[in-house]
Amino acid sequence: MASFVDEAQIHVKGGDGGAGSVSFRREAHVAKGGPDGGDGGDGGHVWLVADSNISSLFSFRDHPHRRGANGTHGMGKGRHGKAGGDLAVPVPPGTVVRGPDGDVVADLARHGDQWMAARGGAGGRGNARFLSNRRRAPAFAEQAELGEERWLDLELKLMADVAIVGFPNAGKSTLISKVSAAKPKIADYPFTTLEPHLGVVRFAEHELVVADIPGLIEGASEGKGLGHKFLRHIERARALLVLLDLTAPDGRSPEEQERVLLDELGRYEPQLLERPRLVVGSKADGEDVSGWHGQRISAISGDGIKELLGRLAGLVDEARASGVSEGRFVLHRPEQSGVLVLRHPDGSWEVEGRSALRAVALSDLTIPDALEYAQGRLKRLGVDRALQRAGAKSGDLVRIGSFQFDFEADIA
Ligand SMILES: Nc1nc2c(ncn2[C@@H]2O[C@H](COP(=O)(O)OP(=O)(O)OP(=O)(O)O)[C@@H](O)[C@H]2O)c(=O)[nH]1
Ligand SMILES: [Mg+2]
Repeated sequence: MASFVDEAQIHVKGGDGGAGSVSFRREAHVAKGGPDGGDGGDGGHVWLVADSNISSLFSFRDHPHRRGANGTHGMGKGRHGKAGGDLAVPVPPGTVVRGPDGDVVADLARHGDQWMAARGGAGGRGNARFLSNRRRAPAFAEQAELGEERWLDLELKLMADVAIVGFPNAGKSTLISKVSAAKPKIADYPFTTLEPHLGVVRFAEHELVVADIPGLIEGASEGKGLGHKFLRHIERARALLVLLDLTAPDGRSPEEQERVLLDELGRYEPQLLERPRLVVGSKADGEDVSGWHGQRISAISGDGIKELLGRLAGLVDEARASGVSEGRFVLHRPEQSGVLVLRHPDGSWEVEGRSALRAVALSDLTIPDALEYAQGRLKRLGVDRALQRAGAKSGDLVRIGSFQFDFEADIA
């Protein structure tokens, strides 16, 4: 069985585009016919897609690489290359994606949410596209763009309707095993449950996703016990079920347990205290149960369980209606399209930006025609203006990708 993994790194790479082709029609009585080089196909994108059939990040642990398919090259006779297919990578709903700087770049909260993790490279245009009145025989084509690639950090925050919170050994796993098909380990010692379990509880016409969270202890918010690692799974629950052990282990009264648990939740995330919650005493069938005046249940005898589920369903319905914990956001990193001019310490200049890189990605820039085309396009993109404004002077070296040229300031 796949074990629960709630942190992983993933390396995504979009497929590379195919290169445009340089080709000329062969005609019986013409030495060189018109250009007929086809375009390269686009590389496939890599998408992360929240899929409720997936419950952990386990599959990335030993195999972190995912890539889109490459586009194929264009060919003569106007034949275009094939686009590489997109790759959809399923992740569990509740997956938060962070970029290299630690910023959240996407939050795939619900089934079906998707985010483009790596853009595939655009295919290059074939020489047939560069035909113009002045350029009758373009001997160059656009090169392929490489697919984007990067490492991403994935973190899973479970999406549950109800999180069961309690001290270790309070009977959380026993309860979830009674009301759902989940089968967590149950034993008479603390920290039996080491990873969260989700169970689906069907009650009347309701369906609730309930999370059994490992036990919390005093100091959990500072990392004691299983601490932070699992508190984050409580963060997104719509409602909390606080389970107090009525058999008062270690002489800790139910009231004392409630105080400590709420204190830890509040220290971890103050908003958790505003989450709708039910506080219930467990093991009501046990010996020496202390005088607790709130609702009591026994997962073993079944006492109070139906009533509990009814109240939970009501609480969740209310929370759903008011949109509690729907703070979902799916971010899309804006595409880098503008041009950026950087000055190096040695006085040379560097131009960055996807469109500028595309403008010089031609198969043969030594061809005067190709160079003229590239320069015209850079000019239209505003690269000359940007350089001039940044203080570039005639004769300064400018680099765009692997292309270099000497800047020539316009004489105004
Ligand atoms: N008498 C009685 N015992 C119970 C009841 N519910 C659970 N227990 C017992 O309490 C012990 C702990 O139960 P678990 O369900 O493993 O407790 P837990 O809260 O999941 O514990 P951790 O996973 O360690 O946090 C087991 O021996 C259970 O049989 C109950 O309703 N009545
Ligand atoms: Mg347990």
